[in-house]
Amino acid sequence: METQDLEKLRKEALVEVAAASPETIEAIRVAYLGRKGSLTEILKSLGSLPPDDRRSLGNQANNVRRELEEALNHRVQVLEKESLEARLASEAIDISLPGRSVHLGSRHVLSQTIREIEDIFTGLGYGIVDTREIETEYYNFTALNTPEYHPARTLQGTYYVDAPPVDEKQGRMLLRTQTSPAQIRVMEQQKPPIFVIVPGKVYRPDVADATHSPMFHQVEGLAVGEGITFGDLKGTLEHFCHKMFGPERAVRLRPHFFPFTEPSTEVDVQCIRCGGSGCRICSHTGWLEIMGAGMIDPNVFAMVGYDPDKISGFAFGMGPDRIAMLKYDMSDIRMFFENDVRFLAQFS
Ligand code: 2U9
Repeated sequence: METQDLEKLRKEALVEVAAASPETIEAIRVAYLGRKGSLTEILKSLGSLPPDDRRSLGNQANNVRRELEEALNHRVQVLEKESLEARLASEAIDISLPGRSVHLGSRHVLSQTIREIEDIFTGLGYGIVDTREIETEYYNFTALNTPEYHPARTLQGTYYVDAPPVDEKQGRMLLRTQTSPAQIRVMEQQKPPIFVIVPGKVYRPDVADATHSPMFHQVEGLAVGEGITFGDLKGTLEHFCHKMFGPERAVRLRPHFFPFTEPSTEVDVQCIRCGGSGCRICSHTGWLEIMGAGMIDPNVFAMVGYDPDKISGFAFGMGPDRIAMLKYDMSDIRMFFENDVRFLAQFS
């Protein structure tokens, strides 16, 4: 072992360290300074040299080791710095870019419409009733003064459910065609005064087209007590129409017929689009038919055990699907139920 050999090793090692990558640096350290590394072997072999050579070569070898260790440490620091800088550059965030908008869900437009209706009636002190959609022929028809051979009871008017009847008096099981059976149940369970609305799904065997759907929605209401008059009906429904469609809209009542009310009426509101001058929406009549209503038929009171001579009341019904279609100028009821987000998102 000569001084020149150590110097050669030193130079080679420093060149290797200076060029080391994160993958090779540990191998380079082991190759020189590991237990069997070339410098370590030299240091181990010093013992067999004459004392003078041992001292001078020993000093030189130790200096080389120190220098190599420092060079390795320095190279490690440089590599760490380079890798950190590379990461920072690749993960840099451009804070001047516009943020991504967060898409929040929203209520379905029909739920929004039903809630608007509910808010108006709860503001008048009405309660909200939500009950079963599978009903019996008794509650859906008989208790509502609908004759046994009424066309609504046929297979063309009602979906019957293949389930055993509750008892003989109740007749066949069916999907409710109106929400009124809920009001019969409320009257059976509570004494007057009763002020409730019943929003919900109803079913009729219609083929789906632009204006029909085998499932649609109703909001029906009931006001029952002593001394309730047709004037109360008119005032309540006018108040509702003004809240829902605007105080400037005129409201008119036309005579009509329903099995469960007598007298009965249909309620028109001045067209919410043209204000009454006539347009496509109101078929150039200036009026929109919004709801039906009437004074509850004494036969219905008798069915629930109320005395028709003491108790009176009014009922009304409306279709929130139709109301939303008029409000948003929609021509096809099926849009509500197809769940196309491009349609639904317009109402968020
Ligand atoms: C009871 C007694 C009477 C509810 C009423 C209407 C008039 C009515 C329709 C309008 C369009 C429903 O959505 S629609 O198809 N409804 O015109 N509904 S009176 O009468 C009742 C309800 C319950 C015990």
